[in-house]
Amino acid sequence: VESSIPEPQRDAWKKHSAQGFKTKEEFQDETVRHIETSLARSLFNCDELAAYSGASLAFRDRLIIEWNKTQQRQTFAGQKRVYYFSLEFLMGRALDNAMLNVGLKDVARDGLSELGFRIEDVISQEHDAALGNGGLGRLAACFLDSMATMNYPAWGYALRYKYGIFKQEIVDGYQVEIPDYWLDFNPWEFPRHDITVDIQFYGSVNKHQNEDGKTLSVWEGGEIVQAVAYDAPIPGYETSTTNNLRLWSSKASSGEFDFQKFNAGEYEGSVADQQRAETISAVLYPNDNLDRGKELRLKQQYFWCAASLFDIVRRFKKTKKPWSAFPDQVAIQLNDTHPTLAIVELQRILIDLEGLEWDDAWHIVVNTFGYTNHTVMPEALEKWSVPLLQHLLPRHLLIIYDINMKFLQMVEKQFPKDRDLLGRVSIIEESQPKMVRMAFLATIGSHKVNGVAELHSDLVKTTILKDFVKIYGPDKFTNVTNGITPRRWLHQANPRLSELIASKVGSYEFLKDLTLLNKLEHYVDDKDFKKEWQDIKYANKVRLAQHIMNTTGVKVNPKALFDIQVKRIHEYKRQQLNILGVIHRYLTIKAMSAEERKKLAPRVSIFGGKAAPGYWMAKTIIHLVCSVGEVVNNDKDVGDLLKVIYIEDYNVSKAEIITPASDISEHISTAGTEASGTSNMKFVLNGGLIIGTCDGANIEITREIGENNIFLFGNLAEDVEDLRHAHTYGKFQLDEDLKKVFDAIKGGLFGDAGHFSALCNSIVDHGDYYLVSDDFNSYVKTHALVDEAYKDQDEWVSKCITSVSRMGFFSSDRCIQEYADMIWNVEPLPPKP
Ligand code: CR1
Repeated sequence: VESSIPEPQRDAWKKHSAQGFKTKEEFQDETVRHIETSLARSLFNCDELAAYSGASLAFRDRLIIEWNKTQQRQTFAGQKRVYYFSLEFLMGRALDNAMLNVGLKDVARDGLSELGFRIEDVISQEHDAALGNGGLGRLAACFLDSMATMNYPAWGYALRYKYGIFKQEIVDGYQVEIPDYWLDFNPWEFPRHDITVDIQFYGSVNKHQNEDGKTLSVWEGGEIVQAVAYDAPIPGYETSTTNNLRLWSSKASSGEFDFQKFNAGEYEGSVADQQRAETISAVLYPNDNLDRGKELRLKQQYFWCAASLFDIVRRFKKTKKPWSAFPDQVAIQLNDTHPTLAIVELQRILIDLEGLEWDDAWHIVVNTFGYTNHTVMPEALEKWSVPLLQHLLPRHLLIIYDINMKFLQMVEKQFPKDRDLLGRVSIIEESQPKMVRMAFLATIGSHKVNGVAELHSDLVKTTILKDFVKIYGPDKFTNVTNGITPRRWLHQANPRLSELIASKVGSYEFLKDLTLLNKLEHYVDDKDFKKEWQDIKYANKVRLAQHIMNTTGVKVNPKALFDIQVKRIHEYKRQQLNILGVIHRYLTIKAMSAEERKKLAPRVSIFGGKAAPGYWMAKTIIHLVCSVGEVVNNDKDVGDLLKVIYIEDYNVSKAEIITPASDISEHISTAGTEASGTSNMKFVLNGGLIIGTCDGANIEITREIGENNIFLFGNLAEDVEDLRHAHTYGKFQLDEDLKKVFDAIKGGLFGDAGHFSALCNSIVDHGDYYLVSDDFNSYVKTHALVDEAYKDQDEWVSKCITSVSRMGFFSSDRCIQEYADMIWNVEPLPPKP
């Protein structure tokens, strides 16, 4: 590796090398210096935001020093790196995480306190980095934390959206979307104006002969947009390894700015070009589990994949290794099908630009990529229209056709004359217009395909990719059950519980080996321990109650049972089942005698989550929850027995307050629809029980913690098809209790019934696709069991402790270990002691 500083001067350089703070005094030096110089503030005008900024810059300096060392070490070692391609990284806040991971939170707390600031107030100044929709984006963020903590040489690649997921406000019971401009001041990113890539769009493909007389396809014309790199350091926990998340921002290529237009007075026109280029990385598409097929989205995908691959290929070429060594140096994981064009782009680079033969190139491509599927729901499976691809990426479409032809020839050889099979597995769907099926392309172009929980991986193999299992054999398909990072989701979100656990299991080592939680099981009957456990839960509930009071004005009793469902609003996740159950509870309470009411455990039903702006039914569900809350919360007759809360703008930092405060949380998707779910893991890890269907990771959670510790209900995935059939052919009787609930809504108990008619009809008249009516009875009965169980607090706490002690499996460290061993074939590179 070359160095730009000549040998004789290196000693001088090293003498002045940045060190980063270690002690409280040094931290204060750095923080105050940044406030006074980087921010041009002083003793007289330093508010909490300035304190946050100064402290963040001090920590960023420290991270960058380690980041530099890590990158150098990884380059020297020359071993294989992992590149995690994801259109979404839902990072949340960085400062608290950085403090904890480098082990200097106490230093910072004392240091800030002496300077006149409370660390909590400083931390809460930070704007969430919200470059994601839901589980898929948060999983990517957990994986970055685990890869750094486990010392894997790994980079994330994504887009630097100017606007992340919108901010949600609830106005008069309706969702309103506010743009999330998060880049005002972001101390965590490093612009790399020297790292740019020109990305081509449109144009045409022409044949040219090279010097050896070989005919090459050349992609010419069209327009060029420039990708500029922005880096964010990713610190591991208790290791100096600091990895990189590289985000690409789009701007007009310098050669593109039309000076002629400009000089001719068409200032607006030349600026418009500029803006059009910047549009590519302007905004995150706010859909979770839904494909909308918009041209700009396809542009985003190609722009990000092409820039990232250029970067990786450039890095590989510096090693001077032969192309055949590429898959020994590079593993690329595709987070769902959004980056599938990377497969085509690498093939294009190898055959068109580097002159490799098709088969040699394709061998390299397939061995480089792995594909993770995150959903089997038809509306979320990506398809791109052939005419659109033809227009935007003409060369790539031709390559896709060639990939398809060679694949189909192979299939035809293996299963001669099975024409139906060829039609079923073709990458091109013969529709009007023709469509490219991205999940098929990703499967064909990768050496491993995995689902994200056992049931889901089985469904992948028996439904959407069934034919591919027949063609490739079962070994290409595998499962890696999702996980979460215990650093953020226990240590950071629930410091007191983390501390209590550490005091019992002997150290904080469990944060790096979560299976050590099993030592807690010895304390299931320890009275003092249980008391402390309960106190912590109560304190967390008080904190959430305070947040609810501050944001909604509703007073909730922290002694009540907190029942929480926070996640994206989606019919398949069935928040409608939850609110219908709440209405049933309300009607039941209203009909109870005073005596009966005394026996009932008071409840707070808490909802939170965003609806995609164009998803009308999801917005109706939000409106129904808010309308029910309006009536119930103001019904003096009901009082504390029931409260219904909508927490607005659910995001990562809110989740850190909400998750530790649950008694029970809801994971109630129609069986077979939720690929994994990850908040289920977060809630159990924080000592809350869950009510759920036999879906996604709920099934494995049950297996780990024991079925006595979870409230399962509802129909099984294998019965869903028959039940839907019964609805379609009218062989269905609506449950009596559910009918009463609908009657109450239709009677106007929660305001204008017209607002809710489509929602009610989707269940009563239109086939009930998500089987709300089929599961309603079992859901209500299971909630009655929850009420009963909660009365025996001693037993309840035992269940919680037992559950936590058995959650070791759900660490994202375990996931990364599995990916590394089964899919990437990479080794960690720990820092020298
Ligand atoms: C799934 O719906 C899963 C996450 C992460 C989501 C959810 O159940 O936990 O992925 N899928 O694996 C998704 O966003 C596009 O698909």
